[in-house]
Amino acid sequence: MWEPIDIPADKSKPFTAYANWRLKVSDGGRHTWHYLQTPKESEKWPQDTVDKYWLGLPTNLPNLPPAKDALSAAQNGFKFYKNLQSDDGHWAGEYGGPMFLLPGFVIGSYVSGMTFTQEERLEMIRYLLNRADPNDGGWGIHVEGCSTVFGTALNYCSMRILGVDADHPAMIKARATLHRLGGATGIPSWGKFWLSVLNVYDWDGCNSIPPELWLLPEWVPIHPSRWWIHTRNVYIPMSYLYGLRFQAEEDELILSLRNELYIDDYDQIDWPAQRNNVAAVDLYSPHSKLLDFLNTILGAYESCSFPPARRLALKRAYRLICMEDENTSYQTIGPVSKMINLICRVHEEGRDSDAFRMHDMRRRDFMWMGPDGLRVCGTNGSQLWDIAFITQAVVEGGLATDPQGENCESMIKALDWLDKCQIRDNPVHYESAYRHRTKGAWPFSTKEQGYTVSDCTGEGLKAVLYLQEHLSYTAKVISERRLCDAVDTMLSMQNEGGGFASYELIRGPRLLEAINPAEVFGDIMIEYAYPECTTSVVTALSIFKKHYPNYRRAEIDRTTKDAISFLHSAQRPDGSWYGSWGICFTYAMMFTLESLSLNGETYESSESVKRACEFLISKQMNDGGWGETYMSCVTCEYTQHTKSQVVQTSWAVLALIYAGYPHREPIEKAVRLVMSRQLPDGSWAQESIEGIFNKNCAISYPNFKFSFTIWMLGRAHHYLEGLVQKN
Ligand code: LAN
Repeated sequence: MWEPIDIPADKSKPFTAYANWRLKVSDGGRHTWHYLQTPKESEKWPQDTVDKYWLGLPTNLPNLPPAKDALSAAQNGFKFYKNLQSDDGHWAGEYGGPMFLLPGFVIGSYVSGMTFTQEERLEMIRYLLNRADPNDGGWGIHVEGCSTVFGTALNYCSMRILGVDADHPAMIKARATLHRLGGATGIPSWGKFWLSVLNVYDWDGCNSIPPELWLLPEWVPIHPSRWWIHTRNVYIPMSYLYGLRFQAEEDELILSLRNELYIDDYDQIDWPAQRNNVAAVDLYSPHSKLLDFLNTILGAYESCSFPPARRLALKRAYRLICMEDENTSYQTIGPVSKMINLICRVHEEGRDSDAFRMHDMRRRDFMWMGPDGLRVCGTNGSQLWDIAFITQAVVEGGLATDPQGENCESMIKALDWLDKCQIRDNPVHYESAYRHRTKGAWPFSTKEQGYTVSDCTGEGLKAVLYLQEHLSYTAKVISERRLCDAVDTMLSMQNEGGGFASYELIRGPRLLEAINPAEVFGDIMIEYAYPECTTSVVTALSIFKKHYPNYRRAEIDRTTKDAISFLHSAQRPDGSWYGSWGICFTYAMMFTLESLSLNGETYESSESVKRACEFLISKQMNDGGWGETYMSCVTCEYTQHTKSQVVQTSWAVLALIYAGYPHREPIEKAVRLVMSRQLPDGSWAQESIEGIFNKNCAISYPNFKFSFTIWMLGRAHHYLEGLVQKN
């Protein structure tokens, strides 16, 4: 058990001295937060604006002359936002939202014999106190969701491990909610897994997670190498620990948790009967009959499991775990697999191993300090994604055209960062680890994490082309060959049907979704073609083509044509497109209408674009803004927010601009709304959460309130001027 800790009573005040926290940016945009212990250290490493802004401390940046039009509002916005650019050229940012990641960090560390500093522990506790539902004291799957068994049981255990007593008022309240929801027996499968690892659930209560699947021949359509890469990378180490029935050693805390989490006596629980028991509030993707059938067969296999096959399968899984660790400098593809891989490595190699040290060090890449405490992020940041949007916004808005202007240095630094971020080679463990090519790609976060993402490559390439080709004062730091490498990677990613997926080609049949065992997420078993990813790729190819008209021209043209027909096929009868990675229809429509405009399809010329615009206009709110809640993504139906949102308003206006929407009033009204929300220092306040994944979990993109507002205001200014001339 970890050392006892004193928890202050008032959670609204920091539990640590906020003046002592620093964000360190190193190695290509790596983020780690540090707590300085002495005044001498603070003197040597003063707190800067980036630290202050993300900690929620006053930045004391000056008020700017009030904007007189959209363009000067964009200029003011960037004047503020430039202060948040790190010395290395990128914009750091928080990437929180999901509430099931911190528990993996705490439980995974606890069972592996790692701990956190006192300050980290205190601020994690404070974060969970601040994020508990004010009414019932529980936690949901993400920060805006209602309390669920998944969120409440896992975060309850985290609080207890971090050092909060069972009789703390917050624990009493959370426990009451957990019990009202039926207790931890009905936790969804990933929760069953974490609780079993912690030894407060019985592995007999889990459906089988057989590592033997990796022994199937690769041509079998359900072979795990064909699964979506996140699902695959989570289930590899899960199957390893399940195969071993790994459990933490019993201690006082574990014994106590067994009493706290359940309504019934722990020793009396009928564990096999819990395998398919999932609380109603948690359930998003119910089991299919096929999955239940497979689970029954696999359950029978477990009771007579064939030891040599299991041994072989565990060896195979372990090899895959090591390759993933080595390919990603021990970050793995995301924070869930990271902590499970760590437990596997420690189990096999001990606490004195290099793997232990590397994993320990890399935990910090995911931990982010905010005004409300310390959280765990969805990835090690969204570095590339954020820099790609803001640079395009600045260049397109004409904010950095003047070679003597105040924004040149910022753009030169940004280009330098993009140069360093491009992945130059394929992974060390490449086909052997079932990886897609990475040469020439841009990742979502940092080069070191090292995964190709189709749309990140597209947006990264666009940002580079804008900075290198559209500005007179920048050098062509990224050679033509390297730009072509990015194109080669993108061209390798088109699926039959013309669409682009996220990290890889679609490798498995849709039928695989019928055996999605996660219960809380939708569409996670295979890759799917997404309108957003497809657009980022084809718009990048089209801009590339303008500057380099001869490279793989015929293929680029064919790819674009097929992509456009995919986009048409994905349009819903009401004229909209569903967004899978941002909330929701406004997000996807901004992307899609950009692609269609490249194809010459506008409001005037295309029936499909006209319907799309009419859909958007029908959703505009009385104040001129747009606002959707994450429920749009969950229910697949447009769900109005109670309040308009600057980010979605900007997406909707950009969509209308791409479509060549001919009426100025809706656009003017929206511009006025976004301008009216701008604060005197040029910034915008944080509003509701912006992103989503797997249909059911929201995730924060706090930098969007700068990149898309600035982008929209700049473009709208020029667009409205153009409309005046036309009329
Ligand atoms: C992301 C974040 C970025 C996102 C876009 C680039 C926006 C998208 O267009 C493609 C998919 C991608 C890369 C994506 C995939 C799923 C991620 C990695 C996330 C939403 C961030 C967190 C999420 C990851 C799966 C969270 C961990 C949870 C599990 C279910 C394993």
